[in-house]
Amino acid sequence: MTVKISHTQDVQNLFREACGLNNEQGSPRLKQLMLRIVGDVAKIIEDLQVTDDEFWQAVDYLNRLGARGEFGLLVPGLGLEHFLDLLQDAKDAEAGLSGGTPRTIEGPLYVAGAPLAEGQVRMDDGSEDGVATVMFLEGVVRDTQGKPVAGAVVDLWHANTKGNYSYFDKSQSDYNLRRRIVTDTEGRYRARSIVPSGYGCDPQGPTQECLDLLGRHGQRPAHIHFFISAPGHRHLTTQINLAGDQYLWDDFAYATREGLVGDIQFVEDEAAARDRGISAKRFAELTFDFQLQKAPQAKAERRSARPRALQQA
Ligand code: MBD
Ligand code: FE
Repeated sequence: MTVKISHTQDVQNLFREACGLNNEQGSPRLKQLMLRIVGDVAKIIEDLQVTDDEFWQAVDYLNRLGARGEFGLLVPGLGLEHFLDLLQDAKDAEAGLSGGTPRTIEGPLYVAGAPLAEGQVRMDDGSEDGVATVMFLEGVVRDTQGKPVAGAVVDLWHANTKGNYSYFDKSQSDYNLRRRIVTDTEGRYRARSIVPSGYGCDPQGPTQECLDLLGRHGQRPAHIHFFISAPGHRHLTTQINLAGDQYLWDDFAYATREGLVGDIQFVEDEAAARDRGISAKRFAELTFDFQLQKAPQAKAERRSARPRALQQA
């Protein structure tokens, strides 16, 4: 028979005291959340008969996860970041908000403050010249009426050919493959960059350690992240996931969605390449337009206040 005590008055009082419910200081909201979390952890321990060894292993795991800065990586891996999108979609449907490019997860690898350019920019620092395939990316930002949005900020970031992101990968230059592009009078953004490779969790890291025990891989398809914002429009967090990638619909982070698949075209034409100013036989083209919803209120124009990395000058 399983022994259960978490429901008793003594234990409930203990948790209420531990979570600050008996004092007038601190944050009422945090007290509410902590009481629920502590009580639910206790219930899990009882219901699933968690052993001491299992419990302390979990404590050690969370220490290691945090020490490696991978909590924000395990969250999408467990489907929780995608769940937040599904929940917001459901709230939007309830509120009658629809249309526009679908949202999808931000992921843990954004860095604020990327260089700002007008209309077009080169995103790579040339360090993978001759190794990477040059990618010409462009598109138009429109409103839900189909009217181009001039002056929108397209803040985009992606991995290099090794699947690594600058800032987190210190071997890359600051802000490599990260830019903000202001759309021109036709609502257009244009970037010359390199074709990214898919991301894989560090095989030695704590996230992959958990995924291994769940019988799962930690791979993402090649993709490009976007924040798109413009006055009067709802902030959009989304990604283009590249067609043809073996992980397109087998993404460990569940970010690929219908409507977010980029039909990248590889062009084998030396003369066309020369016209484009590159000395390779092969390059890639990707066109992707975005549609922004109207902002229901001013706050909706801005991204969440999620803590994010900021490159130190
Ligand atoms: C990534 O590049 C990413 O986009 C997500 C969601 C998780 C890990 C790495
Ligand atoms: Fe990513």
